[in-house]
Amino acid sequence: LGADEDDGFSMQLAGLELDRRDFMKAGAATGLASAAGAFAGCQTALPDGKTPSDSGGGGDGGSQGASASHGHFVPPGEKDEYYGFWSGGHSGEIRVIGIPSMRELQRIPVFNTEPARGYGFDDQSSEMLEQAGDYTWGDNHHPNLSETDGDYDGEYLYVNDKANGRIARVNLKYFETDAIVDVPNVQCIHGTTVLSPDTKYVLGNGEFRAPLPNDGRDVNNPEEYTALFSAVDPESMETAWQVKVDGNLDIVDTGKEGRWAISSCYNSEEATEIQGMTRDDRDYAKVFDIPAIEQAVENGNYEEVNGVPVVDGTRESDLNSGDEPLVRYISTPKSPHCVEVGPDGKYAFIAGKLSPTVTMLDLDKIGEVDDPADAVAGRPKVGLGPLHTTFDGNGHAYTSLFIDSQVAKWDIEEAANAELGSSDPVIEKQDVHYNPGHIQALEAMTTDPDGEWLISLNKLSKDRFLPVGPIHPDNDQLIHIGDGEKEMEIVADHPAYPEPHDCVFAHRDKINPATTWDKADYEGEKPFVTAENSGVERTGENSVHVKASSKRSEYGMYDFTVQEGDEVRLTVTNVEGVRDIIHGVAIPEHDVNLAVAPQDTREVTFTADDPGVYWIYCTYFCSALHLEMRSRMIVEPS
Ligand code: CUK
Ligand code: CUA
Repeated sequence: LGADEDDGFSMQLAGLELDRRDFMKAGAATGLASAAGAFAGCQTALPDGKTPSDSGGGGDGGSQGASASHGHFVPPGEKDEYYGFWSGGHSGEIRVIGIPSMRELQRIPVFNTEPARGYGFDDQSSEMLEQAGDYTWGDNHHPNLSETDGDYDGEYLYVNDKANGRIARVNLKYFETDAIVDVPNVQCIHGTTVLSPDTKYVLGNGEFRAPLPNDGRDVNNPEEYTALFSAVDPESMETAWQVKVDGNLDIVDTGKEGRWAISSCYNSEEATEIQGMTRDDRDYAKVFDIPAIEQAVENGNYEEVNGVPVVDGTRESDLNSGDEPLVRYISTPKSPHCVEVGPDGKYAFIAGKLSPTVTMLDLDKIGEVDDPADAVAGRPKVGLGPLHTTFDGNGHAYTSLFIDSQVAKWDIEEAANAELGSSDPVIEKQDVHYNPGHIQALEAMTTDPDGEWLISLNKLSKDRFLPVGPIHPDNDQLIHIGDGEKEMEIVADHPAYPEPHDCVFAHRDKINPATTWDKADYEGEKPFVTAENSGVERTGENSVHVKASSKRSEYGMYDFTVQEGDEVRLTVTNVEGVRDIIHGVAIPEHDVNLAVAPQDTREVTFTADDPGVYWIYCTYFCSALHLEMRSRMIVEPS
């Protein structure tokens, strides 16, 4: 650890490593059953699905307060208590990570293609990607779980694409992306959230200002550019309406009652270069009144652009002048970053970024006060570079400090009771590794956070891991926060492939994935091919439909014949009834790659251009005869 000595907490971690190794030894020496006993003091899932603290704290003595008292090790055979869903940044994917072990459980490709899952290779997913703009990548920042009554319902996860202005939906029954909308009129969607409490919309912040529509008009008139706030229907995934605003839009969260959405804004100057974007000393938050916007749309007070009703929420707009403005503009210190609403829905917390403060907006007052500035309830000083805030549900806020590389824990009511800018309600600061962005505590975005663990998503890992070349991983740190009454403690470093921005956690009881496909879910859309109805059917002069079942260790046909130049539609069903037995379909030199899970059917269409014999093989090691699981595609010369 010599290289880490300047970090200030290397000694603590050195001690932690020793203790963890001791735990490992105990587990290895005494076998699995007693390993669970050895971990009884840790916040670790027990076989009955409870944690030691759930079961009344039995056996948790002794280790409390000691280094690594809050072990995150989940012994072999045990499962994590929480699902964590990480955005993958410009990798385009979502990653599923178990908490507290930090083990990566799965990756869900969203805006990227992913050969391991055949995503972007079968017709259905490649058509979806094509219709959503046909880009080969995306930049996802903000994963959001669907809510019912302000709690996660386990149905869907929604995530933005900052690079191309899109929003995608992941179906959590199958952990698979099932819809992507390329939101019209916007170039970039950054902040993204669901409208609490019942996911009425998925809301997206258009960060970059551009001409409306961006069709070549006004390219040299930046004063005519505009930013749009978009609402997408969570079922149809169509854009319901948009609101035109002054300044840009950064991050967004909503109140808990379905009325307010609060966005941060930098560049109120509406400049096009950094000097101009940082000229003034103030920016603003924008508070969108969702029912008022819906009313304006219903009343026909909009302009339709590319099929979407766009209402005018700029400050000069008539719609914004009365008692019920669509958008309230509230002055904040320069360049605020994240907006997060606390679990009780009382305050929105707007992190200062360039200001060492967090601005607290009282959401109960927003609709009451004449001057929206009077809804500012507190502006505590927390440290340098505040970016993101999270909550333990016990009256504490935790704010990441990008410049100080710390997490500041502070008292929410104390900050609300003090004069603006005068208070220092900080209870504790925890050094983290370099430059944290988002931090998230368990279920912090619900009305009932679970506390216990917090993740700090640090942008730089510096010398923390073995060097792996000049593109370094990030460093996600797991911090024990308990119920907020004790000191924070870092328990793990976790390298993260570039570049997660945010994550969201749900207790495992709230997520119920299927372990095999239910064919009723695609009946009428795709066939279910059995060995009996496997075969080749000529569908046109230059097209054939090949249908094949798959099971251990054979496809429905040992070979099939097509003619040179045929368009081949290949439909493959995995008829296995048991979980885990996935079959792949690879056709060399044709770029064909399917992954078919039990009871699922996948299709791919390609052209058989070159006469010859092609060995089809299975890519998943499915049985002892996996290598023999083959078929031949014979392409006869024309
Ligand atoms: S943003 Cu990346 S650290 Cu896109 Cu939520 Cu703040
Ligand atoms: Cu099927 Cu390998």
